Amino acid sequence: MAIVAQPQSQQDTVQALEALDTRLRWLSAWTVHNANHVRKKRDGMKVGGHQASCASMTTIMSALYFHALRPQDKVAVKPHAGPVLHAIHYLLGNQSLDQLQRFRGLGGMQSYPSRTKDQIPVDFSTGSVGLGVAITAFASLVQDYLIARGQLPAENAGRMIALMGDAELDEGNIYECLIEGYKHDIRNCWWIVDYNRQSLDSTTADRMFRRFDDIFETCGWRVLTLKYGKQQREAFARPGGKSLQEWIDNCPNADFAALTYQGGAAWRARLLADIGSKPHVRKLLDSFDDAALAHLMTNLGGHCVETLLEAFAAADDETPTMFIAYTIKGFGLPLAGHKDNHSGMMNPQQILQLRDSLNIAEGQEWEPYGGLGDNLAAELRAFVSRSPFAATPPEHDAPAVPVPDRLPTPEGEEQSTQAAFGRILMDLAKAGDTLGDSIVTTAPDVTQTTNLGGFVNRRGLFRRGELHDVFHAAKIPSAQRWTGHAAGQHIELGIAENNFFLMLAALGLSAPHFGTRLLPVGTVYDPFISRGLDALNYGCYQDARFLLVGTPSGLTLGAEGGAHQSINTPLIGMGQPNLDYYEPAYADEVAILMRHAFEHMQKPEGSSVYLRLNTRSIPQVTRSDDAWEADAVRGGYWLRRPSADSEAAIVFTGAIAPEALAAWETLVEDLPGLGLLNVTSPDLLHRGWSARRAARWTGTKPAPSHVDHLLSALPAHASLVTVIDGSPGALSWLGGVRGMRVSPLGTDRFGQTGDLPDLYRTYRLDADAIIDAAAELFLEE
Ligand SMILES: Cc1ncc(C[n+]2csc(CCOP(=O)(O)OP(=O)(O)O)c2C)c(N)n1
Ligand SMILES: [Mg+2]
Repeated sequence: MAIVAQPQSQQDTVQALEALDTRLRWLSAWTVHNANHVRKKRDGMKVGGHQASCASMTTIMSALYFHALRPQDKVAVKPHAGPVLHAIHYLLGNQSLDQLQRFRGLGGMQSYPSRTKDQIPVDFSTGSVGLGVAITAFASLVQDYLIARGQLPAENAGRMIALMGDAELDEGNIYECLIEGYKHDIRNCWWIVDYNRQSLDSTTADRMFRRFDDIFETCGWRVLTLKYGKQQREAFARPGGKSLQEWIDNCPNADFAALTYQGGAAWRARLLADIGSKPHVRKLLDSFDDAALAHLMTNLGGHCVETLLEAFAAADDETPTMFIAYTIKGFGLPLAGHKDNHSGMMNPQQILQLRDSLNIAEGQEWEPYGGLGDNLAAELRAFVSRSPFAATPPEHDAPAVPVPDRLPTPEGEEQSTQAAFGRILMDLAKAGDTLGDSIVTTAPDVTQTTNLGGFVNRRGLFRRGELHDVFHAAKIPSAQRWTGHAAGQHIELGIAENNFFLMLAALGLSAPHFGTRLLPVGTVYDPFISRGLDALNYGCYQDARFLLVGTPSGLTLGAEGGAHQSINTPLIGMGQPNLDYYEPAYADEVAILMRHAFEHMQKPEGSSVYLRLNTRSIPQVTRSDDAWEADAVRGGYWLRRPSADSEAAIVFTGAIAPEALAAWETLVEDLPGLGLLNVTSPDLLHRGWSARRAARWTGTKPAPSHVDHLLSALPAHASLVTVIDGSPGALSWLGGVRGMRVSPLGTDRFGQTGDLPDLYRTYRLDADAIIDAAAELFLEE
């Protein structure tokens, strides 16, 4: 083979990619083997890894990464093919041996590709199947958004590619995303299905044959099915070949898998039994020995470099394309086709046999091009370094969007936090500065009811093509004037909350992906955060940056009934890493916290931010100074500072501020110096507290935590009544900070319809409940 010959012949390219396919299969298998059988174990636990899932994809990944992929393309890799991605970067010189050897160990390469933890470039983290696929559709929408705004030259558009397992096609979020993608006319998206017809537990349903084509084509996708490899196609053209093809087409998935595992003799026996009497079949089969017959029968499209290259070349336009690449799970390994091979692993004897068959000498297992001989190794290395993907630049470091020192507080003696949020956004839309221009809003069909309408009226919907507001044109009165155009800044989504969170995640990765920082603001009814929770977690896991607004929340949705009242979202906010949860009570807090969020979302050590808001208009407080502001950002401030000898405080979060204040006013007569603490972020307070506690073990400097500081205004034997329209556990822990007694109020049962006085009384959130709890705790020793 003369791989380095310039210009390269197609045949040379194919040979090089085939050789690389073998390298990837070997290195991924050895990486898993090393972690399980070579590396010393200390805990007796299974390490794991997926040799069969990797082998299923190595041809596809070889053809893609070393030939078809361009530097501007981005790929989400099937989670359990992670070792193949690392092997690719190992061949490219981007990954160290040390990392491979520490696969699944602390600080080593991760089980599944991770943007934040892996040391190789990872475009999209994957792990929870389906999400990594769907996010590529939203990334292509983000790319279109930037192109439309002139922030990315159209000629630099990349392809957003998902390499997916076929069982991922069972995930509902795939179809939610297909529908949304169709509405937005997405383009430049490739989904390549590793169609091995095996999931974790079993072989997949034969009934689905061709159904995926229908579904995807209906949604505007081109479907390219790569069923047969070139060798098979050649055999089908020979006498008897048609019968063989028909047999393959009718063979149930499970039978095909079992025969693959059994090998050449089994194939022959079965084929002879089924179609041996058909004209020319016996002769056709006789022309292959058992090994060659096994090879022929498993020469599926996804294992044939030429077939893959032809398919990639045929999709060289912007039409979203799904490739159904037929493969064998465990191809080329003794595990091939076995239904239990998902977590199956070659035993030491089997991997040594594989090593020997590849001419790799003992001790040379990690050699990137081991067993090939010096010349071939050099040629292959040169081929790899010439692949377009090798020239991929590092991820962008987008300039920050300036955030002013203050965002103006909306005027009004009575306001809700949701109204304040909408007004502040609308003011930003009017202002016309970089901050307003960088904001992108999105909502799953709740744009109006979460108060994004004002922003959208000013900035419009994002559409690649113009979209007229028919009602407006017909002069039908409506508060919403929504025209869609390329400069629009609101991405309208259907109800599916999974899509909403994936949209936020894709927008929140715009800076590293495309070099332009966007400030995504997404609104959703607070209770329906749970509908997209895995996608929210997924976005946070890869450190995408966005502002999530859950509104309305809690019992303030009383008129909507129990199914609409969020109860445990404060705990979600506290429990979700890479997401700071705040729940302001007053409009000026909303302004301070939104400003903080826009800044925090952009800081390297920052995170996404979640604001839990509501529609309850409450009297605003007058401030005598702005000393509270910094504390509000830290998570809480004394609305009424306790006196030095006070032994009690009421602690509240969010919309029940008036009840907390009323209770305080009643109680302060009997308890002079009673404190009133407004916790703007149970999340930050808790995290600061546990970080201080952990400092001794984490080796960090034990900085005093904000909650320690706040509660040090009270003696240690003081008592607290805590109250939140949500799970009481969000605040009850405060007693543990300095050993205080606590009476926690909050909702811990499903809601029901009712007005606020009824509901607050029923769920014990009204002033009387606070006073009762206080009396019991503070006064009756
Ligand atoms: C949401 C989710 N559920 C379950 C799993 C566990 N899991 C990992 S891989 C897998 C099956 C994958 O099959 P397929 O996508 O066909 O990939 P293959 O290994 O066959 O290439 C399952 C159920 C997961 N990772 N994510
Ligand atoms: Mg599969």
